[in-house]
Amino acid sequence: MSDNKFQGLLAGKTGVIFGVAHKTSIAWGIAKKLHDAGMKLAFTYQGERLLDNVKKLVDEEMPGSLLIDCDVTDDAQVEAVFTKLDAEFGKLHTVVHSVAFAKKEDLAGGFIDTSRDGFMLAHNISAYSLTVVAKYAQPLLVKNGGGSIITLTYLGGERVVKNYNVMGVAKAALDMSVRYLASDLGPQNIRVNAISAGPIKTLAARGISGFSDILSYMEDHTPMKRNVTQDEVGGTGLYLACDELSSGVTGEVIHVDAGFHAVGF
Ligand code: NAD
Ligand code: IMJ
Repeated sequence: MSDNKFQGLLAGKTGVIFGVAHKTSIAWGIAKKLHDAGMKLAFTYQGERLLDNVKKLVDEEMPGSLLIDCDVTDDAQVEAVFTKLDAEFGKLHTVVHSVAFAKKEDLAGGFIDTSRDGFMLAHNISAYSLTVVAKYAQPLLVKNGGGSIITLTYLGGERVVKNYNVMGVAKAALDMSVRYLASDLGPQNIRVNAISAGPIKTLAARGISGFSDILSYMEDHTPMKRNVTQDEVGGTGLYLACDELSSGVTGEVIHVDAGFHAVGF
């Protein structure tokens, strides 16, 4: 790439990305930045249904990257990812966790109507999975002398956002997991941070009714009077992955939202 300002910044480093489903995925935006900076990457995908899509993307832009099947609700599958990475890479520097799911019916109407099942499902996939990923990543990150774990969160875990409902409660648990994990893993030079992205039209956003209205609301109400891009979130991912740039940063939630989190009425 001719205009690659960060070439070589992550040369010799390895990383694994959970959560690419499509070229619009936030995880793919981060992967592109890490790849351009020279990191060798592996991708997990959620079952055969997504393999074709992810394989096509990776073959076009990052041939040679590893692809590993992993449903994050299954401990054995998460463990197997890191066993494979140990065999293939021998060590690991960066883990990107960009995974969330709730039942569609729980992302509309009142939070008060959330079922026990829906609550557990959203928390299992969207919050607990970071902890199990961190647990199995830890030995490989330690072999590397430390590393960086990055997750994706949303403002709806700090403030009430219409229809975000159980996902907001799960994001609050995720944000707090970031702090506890940062505390557990800090002594091993492993940093754990979250990027709180503003609304971006991905697959996870497409299912939401009125998402276009949310995007245009942002254009009027963010300090920067615009939305953020996949590329901008990718840039913050690169910063958090790079020890030279963010070595003192852990337990942090960085808002990449054109400043929306900072404004009130
Ligand atoms: P996306 O649909 O591209 O990514 C979501 C990913 O979660 C998919 O790759 C999907 O396969 C994966 N996933 C769901 N259940 C899984 C399971 N059981 N096992 C393994 N993987 C599973 O959408 P996205 O918007 O890129 O979402 C990525 C992250 O960004 C999520 O945590 C989301 O909450 C967060 N986020 C999104 C926005 C936005 O507006 N798009 C804003 C802030 C934060
Ligand atoms: C999602 C729902 C309601 C409001 C929302 C969102 N706003 C934003 C999102 C304002 C920005 C997107 N977001 C931050 C997410 O984390 C989305 C997670 C998600 C999306 C779906 C859609 C399809 C489905 N289940 C989902 N689970 C989680 O069936």
